Amino acid sequence: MDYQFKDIEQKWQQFWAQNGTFKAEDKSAKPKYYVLDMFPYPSGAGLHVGHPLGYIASDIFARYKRLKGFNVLHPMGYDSFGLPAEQYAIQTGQHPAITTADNIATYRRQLDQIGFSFDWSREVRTSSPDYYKWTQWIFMQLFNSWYNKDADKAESITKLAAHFEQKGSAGINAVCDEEVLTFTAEEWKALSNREQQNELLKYRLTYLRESTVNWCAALGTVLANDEVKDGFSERGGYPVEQKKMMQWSMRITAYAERLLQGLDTIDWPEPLKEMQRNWIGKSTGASVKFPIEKTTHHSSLTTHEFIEVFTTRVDTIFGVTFLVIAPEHELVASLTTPEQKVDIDAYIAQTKKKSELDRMADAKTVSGAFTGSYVLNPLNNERIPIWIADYVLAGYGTGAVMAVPSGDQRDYLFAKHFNLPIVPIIDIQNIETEADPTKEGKYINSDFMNGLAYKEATAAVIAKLEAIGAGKAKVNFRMRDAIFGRQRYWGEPVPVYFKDGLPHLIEEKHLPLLLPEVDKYLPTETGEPPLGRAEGWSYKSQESRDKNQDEAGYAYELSTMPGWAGSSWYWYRYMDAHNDKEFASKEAIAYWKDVDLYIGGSEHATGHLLYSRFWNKFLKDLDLVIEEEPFKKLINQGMIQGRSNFVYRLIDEEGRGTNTFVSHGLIKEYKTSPLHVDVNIVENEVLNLNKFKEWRPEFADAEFILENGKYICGVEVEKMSKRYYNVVNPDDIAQRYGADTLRMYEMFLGPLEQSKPWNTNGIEGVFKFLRKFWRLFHNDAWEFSVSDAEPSKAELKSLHKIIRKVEEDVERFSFNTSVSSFMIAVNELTDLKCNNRAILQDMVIVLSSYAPHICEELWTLLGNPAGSLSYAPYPKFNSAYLVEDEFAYPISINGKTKMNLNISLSLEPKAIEEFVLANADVQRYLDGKAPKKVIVVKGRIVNMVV
Ligand code: ANZ
Repeated sequence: MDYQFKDIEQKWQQFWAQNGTFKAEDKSAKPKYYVLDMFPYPSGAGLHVGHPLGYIASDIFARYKRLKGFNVLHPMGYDSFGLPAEQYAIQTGQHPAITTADNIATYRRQLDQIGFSFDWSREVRTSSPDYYKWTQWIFMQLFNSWYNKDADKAESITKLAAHFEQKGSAGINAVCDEEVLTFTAEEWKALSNREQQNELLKYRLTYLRESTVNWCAALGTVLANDEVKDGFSERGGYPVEQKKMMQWSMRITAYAERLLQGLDTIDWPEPLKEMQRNWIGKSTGASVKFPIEKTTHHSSLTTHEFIEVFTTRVDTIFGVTFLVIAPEHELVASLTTPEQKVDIDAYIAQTKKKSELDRMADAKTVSGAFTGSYVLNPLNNERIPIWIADYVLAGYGTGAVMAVPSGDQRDYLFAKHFNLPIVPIIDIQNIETEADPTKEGKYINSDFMNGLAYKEATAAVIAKLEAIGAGKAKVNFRMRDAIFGRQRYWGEPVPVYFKDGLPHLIEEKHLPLLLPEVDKYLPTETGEPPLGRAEGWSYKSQESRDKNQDEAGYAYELSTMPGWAGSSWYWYRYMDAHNDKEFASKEAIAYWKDVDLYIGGSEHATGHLLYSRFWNKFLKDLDLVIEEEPFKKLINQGMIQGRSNFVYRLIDEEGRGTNTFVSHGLIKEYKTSPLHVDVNIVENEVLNLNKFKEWRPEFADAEFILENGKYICGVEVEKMSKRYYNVVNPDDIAQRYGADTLRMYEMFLGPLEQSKPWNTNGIEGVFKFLRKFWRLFHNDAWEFSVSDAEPSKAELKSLHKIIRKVEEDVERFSFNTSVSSFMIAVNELTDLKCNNRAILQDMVIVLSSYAPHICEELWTLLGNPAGSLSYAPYPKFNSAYLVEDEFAYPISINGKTKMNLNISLSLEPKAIEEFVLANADVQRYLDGKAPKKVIVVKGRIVNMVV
């Protein structure tokens, strides 16, 4: 039979599903291997050919590892909470759960059709209650923990409270809010429960705090920094403004150093690690306290006697000529003198309009306002004016900088603009020559630094500051605590209720806290999140539950968890997906440990991949998981770009578009304007004219100016998007050529990590290759026919070349190079007319991770016992078959090479000479004459002199 991919693929997909072929074993003597894909958000648009790229690569790898004897975990699921389903719900009233279920069904059908070896028995959906129960549970553990810097790990909050009870706040070295109280054990015990709880909230790893957030009014929610691009929401492109709100936050900053150090232990792409390093943004410097000059006006300044700055250049302290604090700095109001109030207020109003990103990006325009107050330089008592300016960010460092116009470009521009003094710090230094004081010049302006190099000078200043209690060395991180809440419906409810204005966890036995039904997916009339609409949704005490009393209960938290909650631990759920006692059992975690290979897009660099590492480290601190890092190796697959096609509309004399279209090769001769055309009605750049006429009513009577009888379209690479008509649906490809061709073709497009345009021009070639492979097993009448003869040396050589090549390629994730090698191997075997069972059987195994369906079918036809070849052993490479036993000797006559002759390498010079002279072609060159001399260099050349 000819290659009937449709029947074959359907048959095997069914077989795998019915037999649970890819079910990973929970207990196995085999070594484990965990191959994970970033699970998709099931969007309404379904998959396009770009989406499966990474899934195909990971699937090849997973299948290969099974052949290599590993117990492979290769699961799939859905990150199914999120905004699009909710936006759709707002427009149509359809419950997001329904939309989500529909979309998942589409995804599942599309994924199944590509023949992935997923263990679907472990599927997870972040929006299903038996999953989000555990997301809520992890939230509760975070709420019940604080970060002990001395132990360098998270610990139970009960332990902290016990310490307070026994020893007060002394001896606690925590990552916590800035304004924590200092107290003795007695003072602690004297606090009310409410006060105590309030204090503990400042230590919890998830906590409530008023913070400046990215508020997107159009989406009705707060967005994370990585969801905002240039002041607009990443999804939808709506404007985002800065707003102060009470928010749940995650104290990810507690893990900053570990998140940084951990990067050195994992095998991830260097650019991605660098992005995380920058995001974490570790700076080593010093904090310096500048005492505030007291005037009568400052009588209100009781607690604050100084302004603290963070600087990475404490060596420049004698060049400080003004201080700049952020417009939001808490001291602004009290520092502003009555004369300066108008200026300051106007400036603050102006800053409110700018987002943080604008503020950082806008380095050129100088703006600021003087508060009217002064600080003193702690080392020389110079008076230093205090300004506010928006280039200083409230959330970074201490929100205050010591400005050194002779050392820093921004400070320099500021000083020039406002006519502030510029004091040099080193002898040759001039900001305009950009002399670098760390390398050049000598310090001036300070007796104790003169003659010192940068490092020593820095240490000397810090020592001086420490001695007078005015400063100390400090490490600062750019990373902030992560906001953990959205004012939206379709997310995990936060398992918290409020009593006396303080947050309390619900009892663990009441998990999951189910998402309640609401009448509309919109904020309430009073501006509360949609959950505020849920009727009777409040926490009832156990007592009233027991007695079935109709108590009003306590109000639940109304925001839901952000999109990254469910994806921050999902790889553990796959290890034990149906456990209703734990998020995963200890045994399952002990066996599977971590993800060996993780494949996904680089767009998650500072979101998902950072949050996941954070939660993992936290779970590790609680001894709930084993590994410090969750994803040992990570690969970012490139993007598949669209390949857009264009037609060219003829423009008439009056400049109007006509209904005539000019073929691409002729457009120089006419006046035309380009128009995107649906790539699905173009083949090899040739436009299908009939389909074009049907495509849109206005083209029904289109006319064409053709070249060689064809309409050739223009081509451009663009993002794959509906609006460019360049979206290719994998369903269409699978229908037309089959999944095996689709899989191989996606790999054939180029290196996995590279972005590349989708281009169907070569797909026929891949399809023909598979047919040619099929052909090897069949005779001219398309009957299955293989021989049991001994394989020839040439056949063995072809086979062993590909065994080794695929092994090498797959191990280094170079999937595209194997595809071309498969083609070479099949061509060689075709030339050799190979139909040898032993050869073909091994070929089937080697090819099966790329093209599993055709290989399963051939495996069965070869007479193997019923079942799948998925667990057959990968053939052993034998280098002996690759040893060349012949050599193509150049035959030269009087120094000129005339021809090459294949001669066995085992022949000795005498025998070689005889063999050469016996050759008819050689005799012709010699014209029947006997050569005067024959020189044979074994393995190199045969030279004759006539
Ligand atoms: C004096 C100085 C002199 C500085 C000099 C630089 C060069 P990193 O941590 O590497 O980004 N800075 C501190 N807090 C800031 C804030 N909230 N907003 C804006 N800028 C802030 O850089 C830290 C440096 O950035 C600090 O060192 C401070 O300026 C500024 F020749 O202090 B420097």
